[in-house]
Amino acid sequence: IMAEEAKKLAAYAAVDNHVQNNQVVGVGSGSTIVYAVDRLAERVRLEKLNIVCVPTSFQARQLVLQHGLPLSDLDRHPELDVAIDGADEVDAGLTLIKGGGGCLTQEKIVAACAKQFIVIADYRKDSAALGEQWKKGVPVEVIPMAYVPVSRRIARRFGGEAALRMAVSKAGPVVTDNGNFILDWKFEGAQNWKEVNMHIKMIPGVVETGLFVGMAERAYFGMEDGSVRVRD
Ligand code: DER
Repeated sequence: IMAEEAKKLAAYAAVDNHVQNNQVVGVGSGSTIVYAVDRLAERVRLEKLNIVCVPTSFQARQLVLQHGLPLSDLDRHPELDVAIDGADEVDAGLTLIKGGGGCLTQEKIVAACAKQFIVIADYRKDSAALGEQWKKGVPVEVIPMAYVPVSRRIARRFGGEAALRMAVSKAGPVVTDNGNFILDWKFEGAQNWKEVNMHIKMIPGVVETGLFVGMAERAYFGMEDGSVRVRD
């Protein structure tokens, strides 16, 4: 089956297995989550589910509003029952690269506020080690005035290179929902992701990294043969 169908399989499995009545649900960003929101709306209608949704981006907020789902936020619900989100790549230890869609910071905040963080992805994201399939590097959200020194320091300390993400439908760099820039760090070779995440996060000017280490409870992968693979 095609990747889009595989995304839908993973999304439906996650929503059906992890969302119950009277829950606060974190809604991720990207293309896979669209299927999850479709299923959430369908279940609300069919089962009269009472849930509220906390979005992780302007995109997620629009999805929630367009589906008529109850919108909430971390002011009202600082603790969520479950957060569901996509990933750019998932390794054997459930370490994720996220941020391909530029929404990593609010995604990581919401994921951290949830009792359970569930990842949904198609088979192209299912790797043994990070970098096997995802070749665009680790996104790092940075304060605009600091992107050059931060980029240089990452390259100097960890190798590879960290390039400023340029926009396609707008002149100049991508500006995140938080008003920041993104560096895509094209790393070389295997890393100790827990260490690398901590060190990059400590660099003055870094807002957040797209490395989600030890956060995901479970990942659902829609597979090419139409099955769903679960990784805990
Ligand atoms: O940008 C993001 O963090 C997205 O969640 C990304 O990791 C997954 O996007 P996709 O579902 O479109 O592949």
